Amino acid sequence: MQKIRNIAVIAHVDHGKTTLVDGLLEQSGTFGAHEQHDERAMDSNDIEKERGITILSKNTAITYGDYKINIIDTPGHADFGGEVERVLKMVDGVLVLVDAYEGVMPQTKFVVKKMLALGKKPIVVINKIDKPSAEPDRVVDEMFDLFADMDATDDQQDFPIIYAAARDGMAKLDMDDEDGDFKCIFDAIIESVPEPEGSAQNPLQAQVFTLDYDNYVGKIGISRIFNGTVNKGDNIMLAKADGEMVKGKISKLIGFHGLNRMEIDQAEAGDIVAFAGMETVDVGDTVADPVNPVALDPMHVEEPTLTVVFAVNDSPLAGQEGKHVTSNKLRERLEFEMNTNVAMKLEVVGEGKFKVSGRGELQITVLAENMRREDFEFSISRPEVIVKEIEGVKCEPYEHLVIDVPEDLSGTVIERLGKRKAEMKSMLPMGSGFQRIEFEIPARALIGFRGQFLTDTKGEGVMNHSFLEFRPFSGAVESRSYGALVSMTAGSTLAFSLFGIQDRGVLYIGVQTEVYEGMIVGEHSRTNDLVVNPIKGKAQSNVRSSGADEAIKLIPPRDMSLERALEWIEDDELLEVTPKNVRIRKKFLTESERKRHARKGK
Ligand SMILES: Nc1nc2c(ncn2[C@@H]2O[C@H](COP(=O)(O)OP(=O)(O)OP(=O)(O)O)[C@@H](O)[C@H]2O)c(=O)[nH]1
Ligand SMILES: [Mg+2]
Repeated sequence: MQKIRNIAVIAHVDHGKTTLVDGLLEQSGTFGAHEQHDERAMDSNDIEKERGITILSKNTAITYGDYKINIIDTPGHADFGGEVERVLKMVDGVLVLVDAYEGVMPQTKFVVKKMLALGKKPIVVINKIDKPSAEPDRVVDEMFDLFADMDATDDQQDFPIIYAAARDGMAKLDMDDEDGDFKCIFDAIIESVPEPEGSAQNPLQAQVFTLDYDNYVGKIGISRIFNGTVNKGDNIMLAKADGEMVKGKISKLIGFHGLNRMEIDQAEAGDIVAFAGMETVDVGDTVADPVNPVALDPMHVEEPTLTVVFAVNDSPLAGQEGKHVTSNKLRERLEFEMNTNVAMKLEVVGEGKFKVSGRGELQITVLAENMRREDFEFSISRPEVIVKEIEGVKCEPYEHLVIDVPEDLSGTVIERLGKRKAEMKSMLPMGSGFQRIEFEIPARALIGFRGQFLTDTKGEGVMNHSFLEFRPFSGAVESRSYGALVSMTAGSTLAFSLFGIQDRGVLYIGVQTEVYEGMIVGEHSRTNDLVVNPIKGKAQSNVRSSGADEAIKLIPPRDMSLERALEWIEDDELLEVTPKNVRIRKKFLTESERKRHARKGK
C-alpha cells in the first residue's frame, strides 16, 4: 500500500491557509519548475479570486519523499463553516493556523472545537510572524488556553508548534531558530499525523464529502476511501443517508495531483479520489461494495440559520438587463445550486418566490453574485434568521462576536451593541491603542450592524463572528436607525435635484441614473422615510438672481455593494439584482400603497 497522510488546513478567515497550501505545493516540487500559477492557486473560482477568500473547500495532493500527502484547504469564513466539520471527518490530522497578531478568533474557536470533538490531534502553525505587530508567545498561550477550555485530552494538548510566514515560504520550530523552509512542516505531518486506518483488502467503503459538477460526466463525488480497492468501471452500491441502497457504476475515477485532476484506473483505502457516474450521489453517501454494502456513519450537515426570498424581478425596469428573468429559469438555477451545495435549502413559497436558507449573508450574496454573472435578474428580500422550537421553547441563533476597536471608540460600540441585545463577555487591551471586546449576540441583531459599525469606527474597527448555538428568543432588537430617501417619480437623475437632496442624508446613486417611483436613492438622516424628486431640473427663469449661481457640488454617492445593500434593507424593502445594477426599492412602489399597507400592518 502507498504511504499516505491526509490533512485538512483549518483556521479563522484570512489567517493564511490557502497561502500555506501554495507553499506546500511549491516546496514539495509539485508545481513544475516552470509551471505558472497564481498566488493562492487553490482559490480557483472568480469570486474567490476577487474577494481573496476561500468559499469551497478543495483538495489537492502532493508527493513528499515516498509519501503522498492529501491536503484539504477549507474556508475560514463563518458562513462556510459547515464544510469544515465534513472535511475533518475525511482526514487523520489537521494544521490549525492562527495569526501571530490576531490570535484566537471566533472561527478559530469554532474549528478547534469541531476538531477536538472528532478526536483529531493538530499541528499548530503560528502564521504571519513577519508582521511587525506579531506576538507569537501571546498567541501560543491563547492556543493552550483555548485547548484547555475546550477540554482537549492530554494528547491533544501536547501539539507540535510551528512558527511560519507562509507568504514567504518560511517556517521554524522555535522563534530563536534561524529562518527555515517548510521541511519542518512536512516532517511534522509525516511524524505526527496518524497513518490511515482500514485495509485495501476489505470490502469497499468510501464516503462522499464534496460534490462537484462537470458538463461532460455530470455529478462527481469527492470521497475518502476508508476500506477496499476501487477500479474504474466497478459496480458499486451507493448507501444513502436514509438507508436506501442504489446500484451504480464508477464510470470514471479521478485522482488529484497539485492543481491537476487526472483519470486513474485504481485507488485504495486511505486515499482521496473522485467518482463519476452516480447521478443520485449526495454528500455523506457511502460508496460501498455491491455484495456486502456497509454504510459509514451519516454526516452531520450544519443547519441553515438565515433565509432570504429570491423572487422574479417585478420592478418597472425589469427584463431590461438580464437574460434569464422568468420564474422557471430562477427555479432551475436555484435547484441546480442545491444539488451541489448541501449547506443551502430551497423552498417554493409562492408564484415566482423561492425561500433560500443558508448559513449567513455572505453565502447568500455569493450565490446572488454568481447568478448575476450568469445573466440572471431577480429580487431578494431582507435576510431573516431561522427561528425554531426546541423542547417547546422558541429559539433563535446566537453568534459569538469579537470586535477590535480603537480604545476611544469602544464606548460608542458597546452602547450600540447593548441596544441590540449583545452581552459583553470580555474586554482586553490589544496594544497600539486597540481593544478587543467579545460579545454574545442574537444573529438577528447583527443584520445591518456592520455598516453602522464601520461608520462608527470610521472604518478602523474589525468585526468577526461565528455561530454559537440556538438560544431562547430574545424579543425585539433595534434595527436600522435611519429612514430611506425614496424617489417619487421615474426618469434619469439630475445634478440639480440631487444637490438639493444630499443635505437630507446620504445618496446611493449619482447623476444620470435611471430611477423609478418607489426606488430608494439614499439614506435619510432621520428615522422616517422621505419621498424626494431626484429628476427635477432647474426651473427656467428670466429673472437673473443676484450674484453667480451657487456651484453644484455633489458628494460622491455611497457605493452600495450587494452585501452592504442586503444588510441595509428592511422588511418593506427589496433588492433588485441584475447583471448591471443592484437597486434598492420599496416593496410597494407608490406612497399611497405604502400608507395603506402600513395602516393594515398596525
Ligand atoms: N504578512 C503576512 N501575510 C500573509 C502571510 N500568509 C498569508 N498572508 C496574507 O494573508 C491574506 C490571507 O491569506 P489567505 O491564504 O487567503 O488566507 P486564508 O486563511 O486562506 O483565508 P480564507 O480562505 O478566506 O479563510 C493574504 O493577503 C495573504 O497574502 C504571512 O505569512 N505573512
Ligand atoms: Mg483560503
